Amino acid sequence: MFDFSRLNKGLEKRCLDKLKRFLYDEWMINGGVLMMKRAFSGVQPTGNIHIGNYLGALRQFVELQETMDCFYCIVDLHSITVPQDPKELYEHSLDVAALYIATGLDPKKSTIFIQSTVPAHAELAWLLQCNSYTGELSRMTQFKDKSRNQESAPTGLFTYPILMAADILLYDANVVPVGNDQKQHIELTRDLAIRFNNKFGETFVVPEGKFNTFGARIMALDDPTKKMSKSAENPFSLISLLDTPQKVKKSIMRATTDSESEIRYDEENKPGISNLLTIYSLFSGLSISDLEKKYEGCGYGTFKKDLVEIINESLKDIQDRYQEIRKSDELIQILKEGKEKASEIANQTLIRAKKNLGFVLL
Ligand code: ATP
Ligand code: LTN
Repeated sequence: MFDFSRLNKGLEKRCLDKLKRFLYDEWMINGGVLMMKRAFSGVQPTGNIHIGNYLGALRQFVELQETMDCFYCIVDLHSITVPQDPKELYEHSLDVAALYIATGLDPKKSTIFIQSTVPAHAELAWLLQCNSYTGELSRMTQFKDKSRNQESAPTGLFTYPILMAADILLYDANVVPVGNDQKQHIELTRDLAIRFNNKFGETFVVPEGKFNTFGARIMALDDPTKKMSKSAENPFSLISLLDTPQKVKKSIMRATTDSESEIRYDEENKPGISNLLTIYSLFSGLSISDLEKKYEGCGYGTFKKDLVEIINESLKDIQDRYQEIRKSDELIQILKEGKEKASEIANQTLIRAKKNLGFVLL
């Protein structure tokens, strides 16, 4: 952090403007002081992280920690909006934390913590809930999808996006890296922040979503019209970051394609092969057109075999690091430190919101 107003004196205006433009993507000026922007995101401990979570969200988390002040949460309160086995929830929460680190998050650069260890999340969610409407929540497509075929849906599933807004707003986050299935939730968060600020005075930073331009939505392997999801019933619809090489092979070899044999990106007519091309491209760094050329005249079998290898190579590094960290005391220490750091910031925002609402603060 440094005082930007002091820099003003030493620099020509033209030069200063250029510097500001250069810096503004990742920095901001707050009260004359140049500060890093803040990023916040979360993953539910509903199962093991899959390559959709990894390619759509986690890889962005890792990149952002180089230039922003990052907070990454394991959102266990969100996960209980659908039934969870307590023993599995416990293990999955630590698994996700370990996978955060195994995929490249550095606790020295990013604050990593478990949502339920910071009570301010649930408290702010209530304050926001009292300033939101059933109409806007009923429009959320994730709610509609997850409550489909249920006569009466769990209340937590309905109010889920408000808890998500509380997560983000507590940390004055400027940027929220997520897969594009979360677009609607980010819009709602912005609406809630603006509404609260207008009603009760400047309280929250209005955040922006950050979506990958390519690969923001990895589709299920067994049905490329649906997104890959942790809670899917068919284990072969996804590849978890902890899958064995044999399971990866089975999932890819069985992946739904089409009756042609041409390897060509065409989301509308060839959604299965387009999804596999996206995955291949993101893991290998090769462009789609490079891949189309490379596999011209080859059948799906050759392409799929190579893809299995590419995925397994990438997963091996992650799994080796995961094994080291998962059982270590270091993991618990990281989460404790994360809780302390997160609580400090979250409590300040919560007090600001309560004060502006007119609550008596003792
Ligand atoms: P669940 O099946 O329990 O709803 P999920 O697989 O959708 O879980 P989340 O924990 O809800 O995963 O999401 C974590 C992050 O991964 C979010 O940023 C979300 O947008 C992103 N994400 C989830 N699924 C995909 C996907 N198929 N493609 C790209 N990004 C995804
Ligand atoms: N709803 C998100 C998980 C989530 C989240 C958040 C993401 C909960 N709180 C805050 C970003 C910021 C999902 O991926 N399903």
